[in-house]
Amino acid sequence: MITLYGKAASRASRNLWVLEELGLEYKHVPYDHNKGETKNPAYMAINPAAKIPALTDGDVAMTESLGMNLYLAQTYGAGKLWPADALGQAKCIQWTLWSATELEPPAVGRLMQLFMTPEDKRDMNQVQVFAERTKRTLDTLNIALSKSPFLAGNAFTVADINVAAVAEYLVRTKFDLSPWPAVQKWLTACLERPANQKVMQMKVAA
Ligand SMILES: N[C@@H](CCC(=O)N[C@@H](CS)C(=O)NCC(=O)O)C(=O)O
Repeated sequence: MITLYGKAASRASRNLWVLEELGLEYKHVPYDHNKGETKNPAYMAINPAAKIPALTDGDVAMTESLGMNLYLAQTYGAGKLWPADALGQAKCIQWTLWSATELEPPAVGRLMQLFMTPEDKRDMNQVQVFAERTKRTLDTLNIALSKSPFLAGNAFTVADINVAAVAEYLVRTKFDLSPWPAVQKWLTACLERPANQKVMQMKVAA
């Protein structure tokens, strides 16, 4: 049995999206790091960093939300979220790394400043720096999506989830995506998928 740790309104939403997309059976333990729920020894044996999300699957323990999605797609998503060919698989890894290293730092940095920093402590110069970095990543993404309907080729895969789940921060913070039409079209279609819509409901309900 797969167990996913982490409340829906956290990076665990990325994993819920994959679990729902694949129709897998799983147990959800909605730990909240802000309530100290990740500091218990049993959980820290799974994730010594005491962060969410984490996942167990029998003897397997995984951390890092985007890596967890690669595990789920590779293990349970053959022909669905995990491509059959080596190039498609490499593309899934490429875009996952890109998401973690290029897109997430400025997108999360901006979100933290705008949504989690009190107005009197907010650094609008930082917000601008993050916005400029984000624009460069969107240029890259727009070029890729102008050549191919999905990031790993002609089919929706875990690559799309691992990038779209991070790009969703831009939607949430009302970043104007209209200068990147291919990104806007692709992102809207990804976020509208029933599996993601279900996760959005879980976030609201939590
Ligand atoms: N790179 C990690 C980041 C995990 C992370 O920072 N999670 C946040 C919640 S979304 C957390 O647990 N923060 C608590 C802390 O930083 O101590 C991942 O993608 O899983």
